[in-house]
Amino acid sequence: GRYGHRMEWQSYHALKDIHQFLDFMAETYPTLVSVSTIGTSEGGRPLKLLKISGDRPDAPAIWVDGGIHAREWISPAAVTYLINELVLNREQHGRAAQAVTWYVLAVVNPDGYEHSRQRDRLWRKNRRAPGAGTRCAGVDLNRNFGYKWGGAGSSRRPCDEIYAGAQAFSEPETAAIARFVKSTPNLKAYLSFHSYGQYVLYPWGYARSVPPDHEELRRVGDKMARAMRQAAGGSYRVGPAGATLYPAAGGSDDWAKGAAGLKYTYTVELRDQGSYGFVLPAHLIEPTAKEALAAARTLAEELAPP
Ligand code: ING
Ligand code: ZN
Repeated sequence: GRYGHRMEWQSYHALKDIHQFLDFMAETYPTLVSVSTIGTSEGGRPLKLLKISGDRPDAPAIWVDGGIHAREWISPAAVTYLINELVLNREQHGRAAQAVTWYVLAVVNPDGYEHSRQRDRLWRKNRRAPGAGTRCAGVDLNRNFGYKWGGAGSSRRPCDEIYAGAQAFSEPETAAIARFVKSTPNLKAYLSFHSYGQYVLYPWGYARSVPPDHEELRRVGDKMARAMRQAAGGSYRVGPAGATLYPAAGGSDDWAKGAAGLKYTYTVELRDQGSYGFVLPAHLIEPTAKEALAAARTLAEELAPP
């Protein structure tokens, strides 16, 4: 194509297009962008992390991920849009977004994503092969993180959609995130994109309770939702995950706050509110991705105030 990659945001893309886009960004903007492989999926695919450097080596850093769940195609699409905007249209997105360092894992679950594209559109989990005594594949990566692992809203049965895995961090995809987050200084926020429902969720997910600093999480969450509506018109409800949606232990944001100690950790459920659900039409990628970018920019503004 015109740009040296096949990525655009009018359609959903194969994993190879996404990975080619990430490599292209690093090759084209080497002083700003770098790509590293933080691990390998169960099926042997690279977990490609893109870094957009802030204005100082010790700038506050934000983790962003997408595609934990295979069928939530809007999530990697929105996260790659965010990357493209923060790099190509850098000046348009404000001083704070340029000041912070971004670490972006666009496809946490590459095996599941390709399985959803090629075999089973509504596949959710990773592609962990069946163990002894079962014919069912896959672990729910958003039940596999090691904070209150195995609790409410997760299952020990491999055939269930919310199977938590044999133990916390049994899966290479979640283990790679944990290793990276624990070993990276200056990380202050964690933002995980899912679909659908249009929610800005904060801890706790494992129970219907809230952490001591819940009022600050609510305040920033409300700012995110307001910015998202201004960006493209979607209205997002804000609240603690367990009490707002349903209790679910082993989620990424609970671990990032409860175990890794990051202050601002959020799960954003992107569009829509159930009309199309996971099978969101491609013409809605762009407005939804603008909302995701607005949420991320709001976090940056919180960490790098004027
Ligand atoms: N929803 C999330 C899920 O993993 C969630 C909801 C968010 C649970 C945060 C726990 C913590 O079930 C989707 N759509 O995956
Ligand atoms: Zn999800």
